[in-house]
Amino acid sequence: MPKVVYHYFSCKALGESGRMLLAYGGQEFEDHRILSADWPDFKPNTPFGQMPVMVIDGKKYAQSTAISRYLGRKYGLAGSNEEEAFEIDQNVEYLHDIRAKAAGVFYEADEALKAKKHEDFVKNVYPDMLKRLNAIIEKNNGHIAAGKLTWGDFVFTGMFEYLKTMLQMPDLEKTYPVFKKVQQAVLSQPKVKAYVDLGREYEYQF
Ligand SMILES: N[C@@H](CCC(=O)N[C@@H](CS)C(=O)NCC(=O)O)C(=O)O
Repeated sequence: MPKVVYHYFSCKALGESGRMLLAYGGQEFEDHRILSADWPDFKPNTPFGQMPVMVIDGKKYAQSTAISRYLGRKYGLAGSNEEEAFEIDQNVEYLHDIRAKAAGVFYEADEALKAKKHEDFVKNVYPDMLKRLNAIIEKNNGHIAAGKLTWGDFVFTGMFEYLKTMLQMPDLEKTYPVFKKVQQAVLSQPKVKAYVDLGREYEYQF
């Protein structure tokens, strides 16, 4: 078995899917969680000054989507053909579109502008984007793509709480109950459940 070290913050956001995919694949790995206080020292060791970074037998792998796609291929979660693989890529890109829009508002430093933007997006941007996402998941029987469990479901599940924080919508799954189905599909996988049941504490709660 290769030696795997997975470096990421102690939070559930872009890098959480990689940890869950490694668990799903039965790959032992060092789950190295870097506290925010230690990040400035660690940052120069990373290919892009960001995390997650996965290291397999000394080789560094970066960019969360590329890592999740790679692990998805390895563990049979990347669709059955090129078309399904494309659909996963496409819908994961869309998840990131939603996240990026919401993050643009959430991280706005000017509080008054942030509130104004949020009000505008809640009315004019989020409903359409979320309705489309809801339709995608309904069409795929509670999955992100291909009508079955794929690495896209892991990306969604890994960043769901973060997405809710960015959107400032704590009740998101109440409005769109099918979002819960995606998470259940991932979290009910026995090896993923075993990883979650380790109950590690997170520095950041989203
Ligand atoms: N496109 C990158 C973005 C990674 C990213 O933004 N990571 C954040 C944490 S979720 C980070 O490393 N932030 C610290 C920094 O940029 O200094 C990916 O998907 O891996």
